[in-house]
Amino acid sequence: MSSSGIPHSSHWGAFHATPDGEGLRVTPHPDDPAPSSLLQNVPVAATPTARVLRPHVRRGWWEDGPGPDERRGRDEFLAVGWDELLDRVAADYARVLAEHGPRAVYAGSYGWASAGRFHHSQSQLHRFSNVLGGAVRSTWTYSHGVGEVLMPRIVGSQEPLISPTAWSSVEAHTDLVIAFGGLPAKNSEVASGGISRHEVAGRLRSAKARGAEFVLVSPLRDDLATELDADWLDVVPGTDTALLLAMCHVLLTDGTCDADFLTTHTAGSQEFLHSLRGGDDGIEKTPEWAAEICGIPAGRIRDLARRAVRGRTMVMVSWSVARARFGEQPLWAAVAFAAMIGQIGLPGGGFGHGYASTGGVGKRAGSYPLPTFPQFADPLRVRIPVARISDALLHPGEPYEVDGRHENYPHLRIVHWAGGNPFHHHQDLQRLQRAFRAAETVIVHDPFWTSTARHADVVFAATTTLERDDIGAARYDDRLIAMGRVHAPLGEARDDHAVLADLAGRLGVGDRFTEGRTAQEWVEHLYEEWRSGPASRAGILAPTYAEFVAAGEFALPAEPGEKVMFASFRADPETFPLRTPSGRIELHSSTIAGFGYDDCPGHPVWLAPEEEPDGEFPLRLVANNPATRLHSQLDHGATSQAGKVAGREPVRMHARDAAARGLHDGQVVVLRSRRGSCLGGLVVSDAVREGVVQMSTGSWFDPVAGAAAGVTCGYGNVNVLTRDVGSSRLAQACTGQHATVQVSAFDGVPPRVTIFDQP
Ligand code: PGD
Repeated sequence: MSSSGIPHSSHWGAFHATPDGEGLRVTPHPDDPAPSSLLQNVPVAATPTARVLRPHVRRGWWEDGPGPDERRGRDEFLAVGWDELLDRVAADYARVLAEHGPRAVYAGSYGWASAGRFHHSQSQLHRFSNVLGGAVRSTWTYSHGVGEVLMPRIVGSQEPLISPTAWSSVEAHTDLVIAFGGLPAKNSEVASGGISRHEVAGRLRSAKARGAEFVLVSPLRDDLATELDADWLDVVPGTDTALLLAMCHVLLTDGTCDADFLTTHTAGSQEFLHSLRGGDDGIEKTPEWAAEICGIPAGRIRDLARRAVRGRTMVMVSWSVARARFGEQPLWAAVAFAAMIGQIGLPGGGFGHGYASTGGVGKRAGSYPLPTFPQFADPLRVRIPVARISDALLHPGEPYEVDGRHENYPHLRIVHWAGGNPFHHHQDLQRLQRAFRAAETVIVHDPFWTSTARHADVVFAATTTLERDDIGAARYDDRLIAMGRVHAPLGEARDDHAVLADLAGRLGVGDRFTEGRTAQEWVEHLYEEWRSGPASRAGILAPTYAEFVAAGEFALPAEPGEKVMFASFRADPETFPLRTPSGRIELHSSTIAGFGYDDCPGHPVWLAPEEEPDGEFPLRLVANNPATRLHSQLDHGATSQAGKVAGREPVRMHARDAAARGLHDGQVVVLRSRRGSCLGGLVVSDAVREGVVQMSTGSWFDPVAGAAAGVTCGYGNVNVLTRDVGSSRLAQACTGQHATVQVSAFDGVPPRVTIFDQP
């Protein structure tokens, strides 16, 4: 340990940890210009609070055996020994594989897990299932599932959401940033795999100092930093498509759209422009038409479209804007608007999807290889769209459509999850409870008694990153961190690798899984293999593992040049076509049109969400990602707890909406939707559009406190309110951002939150 502590890393930043008396002191990496406040959630992980300290099993499963069970999520847990539990789990795996084959096992195991290239839960679980003959997995993400499917169809790759034009290019060249969904600092603090320097806020500040202007399109004013002095268009949630189509209409009728660019670089512009004129439905997509839908006055829509063609404009759409019903449409409409401006492929111009949705997007091109844990190939190759997990468990064998394909859900009997928390991240949690009860065996590895662990049959006590050595590295970051073990595992917790190695051994594939290495030997092996192989070939002169550990980190060389997305395509579309059927940006896609989906036709259209506010549920809910923790991780940590209001997840509401309901700041309220209800702590705020309430994800689902209060969740998990439906038949992606709700006062004494207690 150096004088500053043990080097370590997390998805929200690199840091040093120092065991300090009873606790743990966490200090940010010295080179981080804007460290995340989430670091102060870390010390709680080193305490027994909410930790799974021993392996546990649900009594009903242990005594009565596997099978669908209504007691799952309500039953008692028994602490048992590792060996006896692993024996029983191995026997059940063997039964299911022998009787039903690998198509009966779900090891999709979606989730952010933790930083570190070796002890990454999903990588470990996927390698385990691959050596066993495969398992059903998930495809795409909750973060940007719409973009993952739509972008390859219309621009030939996922580049706009993974590595768009670099921030440095925006900083130097953009005159106008139009940010649909904003550029919230809270999201840019986080980057999968870890980030050692948080740069987004500084880049934005320096663009502003150069003279760049910002327009924020969001129902929430704080989706963009106040210091950027943005014009705020407080759009009605879920209506950005109407706004964008009207902006396209303005360029068309003004004659300011770049007709040459449309001819040389796009396909299907005629169909799209025809639809703007009302060719599809007889409705001209004028600003007056859009104003009625999106709540932004027609004059402001017209002004914004005209500003966009005056200088260099970057159209940014956050991942969250697409995380909604018909989420394909705002994204596709934004691409169409940027194409009409004609600056795609120029420095600081065009569009990007997900700037500041994590700190990594636009940071580095990620061209260097990283140490990587090999997972083997998946022999089964059966995937379900990640957010269709409840559908799959509740409707085995039934057909569904996705991205032009007709598929059938497999019959899943074992659900095996490591490094994710579906009882935080999935929509309509009461439906997810019914889905989990339909499985025969649910196995969860987690360091904490999350609600997912409480809905399992088998709970494997996992270590946290603080309890193991690893290599911290991420595609977006510019250094490797020698993550050091900070303290011994609490209780009987074991690394996911060790548990899966023991299970693999019992199933006869132990040697293939471990290749004879311990976890520590693997970490060193991954590093050395990278150093002498891919790193060396890429011209990176990395130190030996021992030197790396002694130094605590290794800085990767700077990547050459400033990335401008689609620059070569712009310069010469014949030589560098996009990987679309036309080789061009598809404003109308014959392929998508050919699927015949009324929920995602062949070009961007306005589709009104099916669930509109009404007398019973008059408010629009924005269920966004939280500012005080990463998703649900370390919700019991200091930063997360400091953000609670009356001990619940904050719910923000405009003063006029609060007054209309007789509600006041700081009181406990009940939110209800057609799916369920939860408590929250009210914050009256003019940063929220009237008619909208905002509540973040990630408070742990507490049905016990909920039962005491006569609601579904007594603590404030917003996903009891959201709707479990795909974006469309194209992407079938998560739609958790929006719902309609009512909010009222909670009468009586709020129940004690029980979710951090030992079960
Ligand atoms: P996390 O809370 O990060 O949420 O959902 P995700 O499931 O990723 O869960 C990670 C889990 O991994 C935690 O329980 C943590 O304790 C565990 N873990 C950490 N380290 C280890 C380890 O080493 N071993 C093991 N076994 N476990 C470990 C996030 C998902 O939520 C995402 S990405 C998005 S973008 C979605 N966003 C929304 C949204 O905008 N709106 C709604 N309504 N819902 C959403 N859900 C989605």
